[in-house]
Amino acid sequence: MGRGLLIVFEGCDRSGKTTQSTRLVQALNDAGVRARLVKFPDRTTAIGAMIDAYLRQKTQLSDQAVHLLFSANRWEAMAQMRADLESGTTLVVDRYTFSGVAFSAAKRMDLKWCKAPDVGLAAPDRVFFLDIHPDDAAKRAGYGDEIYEKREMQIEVRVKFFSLMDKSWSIVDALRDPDEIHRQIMALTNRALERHNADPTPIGKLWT
Ligand code: T5A
Ligand code: NA
Repeated sequence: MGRGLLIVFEGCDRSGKTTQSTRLVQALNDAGVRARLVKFPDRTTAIGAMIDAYLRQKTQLSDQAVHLLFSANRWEAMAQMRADLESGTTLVVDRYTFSGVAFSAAKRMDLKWCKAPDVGLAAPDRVFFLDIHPDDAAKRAGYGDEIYEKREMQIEVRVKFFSLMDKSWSIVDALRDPDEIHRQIMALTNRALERHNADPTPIGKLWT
């Protein structure tokens, strides 16, 4: 049995990442593909609790400190993620290093500094970027409660995401009906699985 794929969802706040990543895992499992959902930040760990308090504006942290906590929150999950991938489970990840870099860089932090703590994390096989203009995202439920859910910030984050893209990314129009988005993502995922099965590659490493 070959390794699983690392599939990442990225996008601005309220773009539909949790909705679509959850649906993808369900659809893969229904089709007999072993898959598990991973979410960052993982607010259930001790590090995640610190991040959660910061995002909900219950505590203050320096930009550098919170950036490193987001990275540490990925590193604390990495051993299990690698073990799952190696044993054939596909991981569907709701936000990853690209959110880490894009949000911090949008605060005018140095890009190279922002990438450094994530060097060596498992590299994704595919990234689905759910693209929505922040003005459209702001109309969706729950928007505006957390620290980064502000128009200027989200517009800058979107620009940073675009600067991080390479050929492993697909830009998905996130303003459409959720079923339509899901069908597109399912087709792209099936193609990635077929390609990997035909020509398996080892897990890559970020940001090298
Ligand atoms: N962050 C994160 C960093 O700064 N550094 C990091 O390293 C990381 C990992 C919290 C914040 O942390 C920052 C980025 C964020 O600002 P989070 O916990 O992922 O990150 O944030 P959440 O609030 O959980 O998620 P988002 O706000 O990003 O929303 P999603 O997951 O993109 O959207 P979703 O699926 O929850 O949908 C939002 C609403 O829209 C509806 C849904 O029903 C829901 O009500 N919806 C649609 N409506 C119409 N059409 C569609 N196609 C729709 N799809 C969903
Ligand atoms: Na989410």
